[in-house]
Amino acid sequence: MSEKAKSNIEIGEQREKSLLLLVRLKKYFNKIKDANFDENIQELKNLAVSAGAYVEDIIVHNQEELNPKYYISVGKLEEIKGIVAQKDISLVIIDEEISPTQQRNLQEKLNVKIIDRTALILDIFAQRAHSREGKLQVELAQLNYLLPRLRGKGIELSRLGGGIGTRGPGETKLETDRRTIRNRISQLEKKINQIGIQRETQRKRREETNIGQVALVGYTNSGKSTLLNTLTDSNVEARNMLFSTLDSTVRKLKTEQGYELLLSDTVGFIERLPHQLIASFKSTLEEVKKSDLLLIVVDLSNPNYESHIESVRSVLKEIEIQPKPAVIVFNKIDKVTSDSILKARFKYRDAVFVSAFKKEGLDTLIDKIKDELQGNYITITVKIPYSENKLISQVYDNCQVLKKKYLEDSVLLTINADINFYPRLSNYIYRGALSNY
Ligand SMILES: Nc1nc2c(ncn2[C@@H]2O[C@H](COP(=O)(O)OP(=O)(O)OP(=O)(O)O)[C@@H](O)[C@H]2O)c(=O)[nH]1
Ligand SMILES: [Mg+2]
Repeated sequence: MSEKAKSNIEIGEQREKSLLLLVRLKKYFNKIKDANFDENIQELKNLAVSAGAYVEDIIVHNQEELNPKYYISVGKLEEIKGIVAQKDISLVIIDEEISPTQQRNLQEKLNVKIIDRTALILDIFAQRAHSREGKLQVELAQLNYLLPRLRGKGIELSRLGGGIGTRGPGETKLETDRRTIRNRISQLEKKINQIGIQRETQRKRREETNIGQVALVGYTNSGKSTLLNTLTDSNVEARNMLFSTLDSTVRKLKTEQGYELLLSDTVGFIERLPHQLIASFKSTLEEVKKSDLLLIVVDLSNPNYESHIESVRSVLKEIEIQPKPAVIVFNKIDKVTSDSILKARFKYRDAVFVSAFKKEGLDTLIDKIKDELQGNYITITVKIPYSENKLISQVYDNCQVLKKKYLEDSVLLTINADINFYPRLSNYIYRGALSNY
């Protein structure tokens, strides 16, 4: 077994020729689902291309029900066999997670590599992982995907009965493989936990500063990184590719009026995000958990944006983000008609509309963020003696100073203080007259 998270799809000058296979079950046929289905095809295509494959053919198979042995019907299988041979295809990508048995049977019949949706997404993550934490997280998800598949092989071998080269040595090898994988999994979990502890320390330090923390979340490719770059004048990688961001980044946003907050960007979500990945990326997603406000970035130019919002909400639920204030930010308004904006505005009344690209609507967005966070602040006037210089500098670091006056032995400050910071100031509340202040 290889030690590192590896990509299954080779990219080079020669992209692997692939065939995409999507099954549409009769019972799900209806107008709405069909409209979504076209987008589903497009998404699978984007995933395949993002993984580095060349899409040679796309087959949509309408079926009464799934075939437990081959996933598709035997008739369709024969047809695909013909296409694979004729077009020299070396990879078949399936839009769902299929069972280990189906995968093996298909592989035997078609004699090409079979990759399901989960493996495909894991593959993209493996290619994108740059940081140490990202690499460990992806490897963990890959091994968790692999483990039950090895188990499947075990069943197959036992069914073959005794005989040289099958049960005895085969199973022993399998047992060793399984043990190696399990050991590696617990090793990875430990390492990821350790990194998680370091993160926690950094986060605590940030929390002590009491600056509002805002997290960008949303479907992959919706423009989170572009928005972070535009708002904070940063240079996080933003590309027209699925899952271009895997690691979390935190940047300070400072408005012209001196208002400050911390903005974080993180991995994007997708419909049917593999559960192995969600489990592995829990510590990365802590950033989201600890934030005061979520900005759910939505690509308004994607016809499926409503189901994207649903997917994002369901992932947030899965990672146990308690209900926390969230604002929907419709992005890429430069790519849509004013009718589409009106329609969305009508349905999502509290949403904000921006173009990260064209820098439109950003002031409204910042005002909205301030409004949402302001709930956590109170405006007070405090009188702190100079002898408490440590506290004075904490006030400057943590609060927005609206007004100040230096007196003989103390300083008078009118500030916006976070309610969490307020207890430290309660002894210094100024109750005197403010007339000549
Ligand atoms: N037309 C237009 N394109 C945009 C806008 N914002 C982002 N994009 C493009 O959308 C693509 C994806 O942008 P990213 O910022 O990488 O998206 P992301 O949400 O960070 O994506 P992941 O990290 O993959 O989850 C890039 O090609 C951007 O240039 C916008 O307001 N208008
Ligand atoms: Mg990104």
